[in-house]
Amino acid sequence: MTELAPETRARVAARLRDQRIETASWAYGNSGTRFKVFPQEGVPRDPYEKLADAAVVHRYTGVAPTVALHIPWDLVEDYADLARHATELGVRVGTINSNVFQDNDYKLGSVTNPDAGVRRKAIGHLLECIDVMDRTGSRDLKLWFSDGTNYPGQDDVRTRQDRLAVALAETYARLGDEQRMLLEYKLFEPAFYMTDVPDWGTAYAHCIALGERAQVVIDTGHHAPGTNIEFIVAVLLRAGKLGGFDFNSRFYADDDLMVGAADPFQLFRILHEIVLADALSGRGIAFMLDQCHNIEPKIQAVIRSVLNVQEATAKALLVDHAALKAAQDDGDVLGANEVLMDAYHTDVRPLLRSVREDMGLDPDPIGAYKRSGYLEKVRAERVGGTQAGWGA
Ligand code: RM4
Ligand code: MN
Repeated sequence: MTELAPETRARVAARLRDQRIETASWAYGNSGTRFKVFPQEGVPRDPYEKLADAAVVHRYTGVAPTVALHIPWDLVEDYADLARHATELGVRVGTINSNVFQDNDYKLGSVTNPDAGVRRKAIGHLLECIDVMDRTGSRDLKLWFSDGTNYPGQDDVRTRQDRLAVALAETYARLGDEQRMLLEYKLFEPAFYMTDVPDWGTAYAHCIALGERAQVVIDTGHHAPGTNIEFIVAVLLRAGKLGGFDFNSRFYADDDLMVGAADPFQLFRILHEIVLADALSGRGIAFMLDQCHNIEPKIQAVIRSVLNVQEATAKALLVDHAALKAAQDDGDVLGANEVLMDAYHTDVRPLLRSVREDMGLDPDPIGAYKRSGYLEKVRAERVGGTQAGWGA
């Protein structure tokens, strides 16, 4: 790497030290496709053990102090006790994810179901999730709806939007002053013809109607192939409506692979928009991982994912904004593009190693984790019981 000017290094290092990335409890449990779930030895058997694994990721990366929960996958008797357990481990409970997609009642939808009783049950669950937030000190409620239809004519599109708006309004009204609602969209699946919140525009329209504590969350795997996600980032940032990300990567559909694995350049372009808007920290944007590690070792994969986000962030921070603006103002198409590509092609790994040393961490988080013997330890300890996975 060409030597960085000391002031550039100091500026970039400070931002990297401040960055926060939230990991997801379900990434530590067993997961798979609809064809097969391959269990792994040492997988957590309850939310307490998931938090222990998440704490290990934070121990070696220093930038992942919060863990998203999924209700009811992370159902416990006493959420305050779970939050205390997290604190003892050096982490905190992060975003609460609602789940209104795994009950037989939701075959025709949850909050958009034609049956008012089912809609009431679904809204009840969303309100319960806010109770969990109150007990755990979580700031954000993340809503993702599998709702939609499989066949043209199956249900009325506008009526379903009306039902959705009613459910969101009731949930929004229950939020505390410091709490937010993050509305996630997804193009398709499990509904195949029409999804009730298929894109950022629909999510944005509902959030606008609700108020300022309703914001859009971008799951990077939830778009049509070729979608310019960084454009969506820029537009939502400009509108003050970007609440967070569910990072992951995809080759085909919602693959939930490690962020930065399929397309590190896309991740860089997204983070470039974030850095340009000075929204890396202090703007409340939640940078979360929403991934499943079906065949790879889970904790190591989460660490790798955190490092991938850090590397893309470091590159984005290295973009020379003055040179970029000058080239743009001159109409210098290739010059402007080169400024961006120069940053993207920089090997930022030495910089990140030294940032970690500054933070008192091992410069090589994956090596340090492997040498710690943690996986061997939990493999030996976590025998018996039922491993955590989908469908709790
Ligand atoms: C959904 C969506 C949600 C996540 C679940 C597991 O597709 O991405 O964010 O909580 O999957
Ligand atoms: Mn998601």
